[in-house]
Amino acid sequence: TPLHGFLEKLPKCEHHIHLEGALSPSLLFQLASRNQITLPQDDDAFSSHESLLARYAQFSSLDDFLHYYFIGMSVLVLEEDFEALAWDYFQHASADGVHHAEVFFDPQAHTARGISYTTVLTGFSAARSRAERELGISTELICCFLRHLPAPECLATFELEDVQASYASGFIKGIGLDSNELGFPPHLFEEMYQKAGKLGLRRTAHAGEEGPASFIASALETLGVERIDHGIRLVEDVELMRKVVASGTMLTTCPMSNVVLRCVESVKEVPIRKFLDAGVKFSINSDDPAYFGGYILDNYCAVHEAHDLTIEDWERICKHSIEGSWCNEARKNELS
Ligand code: ES4
Ligand code: ZN
Repeated sequence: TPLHGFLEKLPKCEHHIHLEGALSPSLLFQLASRNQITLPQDDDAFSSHESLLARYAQFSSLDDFLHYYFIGMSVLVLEEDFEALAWDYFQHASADGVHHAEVFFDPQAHTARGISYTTVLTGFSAARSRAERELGISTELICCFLRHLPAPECLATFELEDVQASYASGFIKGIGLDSNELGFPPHLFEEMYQKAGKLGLRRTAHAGEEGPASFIASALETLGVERIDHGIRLVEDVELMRKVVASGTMLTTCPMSNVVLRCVESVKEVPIRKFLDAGVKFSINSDDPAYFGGYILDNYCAVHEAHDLTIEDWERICKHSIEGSWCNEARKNELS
């Protein structure tokens, strides 16, 4: 890309990255061996780094990806494993020009395996401190709930003593909703989101990735979210798009993810130009960088190649990424 140097230097904010999705095949195999975790022996994909990466290049849907995502994270056991995972991501992000990162994690995917929430949080917190200290990047944690699980189970996790303690102590900035979208509409999680709002937590949810635009409307109306993760199907409802513009809601788009999971055929089909023309705020993000073939700069470059943006377009995207961040005003000023 002719603007590669420019895109690299742009001060970026990332708002849509699942730390468990930053698990590289090399860290996966290393931790599997150290923690004596047996990977599926009936799936040839796990026979080598190369075959695993080759399988990742052939995902057929979000559901197909999630199968590998949940197996992959089964190698994370000790506090230091979670620290290594997050530190690996923060180093990549910093090298790509990220100055501020708000990262998702899936506590239920770990507590369901007998790993305590405190183990997960302590590991991630250590990596955050190190990133702030050694890389100078600011970070926030967003606690995501798995929508394919029954809503009462999500609520029970939300209300666990150590989870509530992490909200009260300011370790967690907000909550999100991820995993399989189709069949699991936002309104099922209304009670949990209402409680989160009362605790002063920021709220976002994946919507309009594989699911219809009506899920975006329902996330805004029933969950009170301030951001929408993905949201590419917003273009299917022009009236709703006007409402999103009026409210200033930011979408956290993930172009390479959308292509790899076959939500769109190519990055050209991600409605970047429509969003820019309509005044929809969005940031550009990596989602699950170790699974989708690229970190944030690769996503910026892919968008540039597909949509041929101007320097002014990029400056606007970066401005919106700062405005849509959940850091304090002082930090926003430093980022500007
Ligand atoms: C995810 Cl791409 C995507 N969509 C929904 N949930 C997820 N969890 C991790 N990556
Ligand atoms: Zn996601």
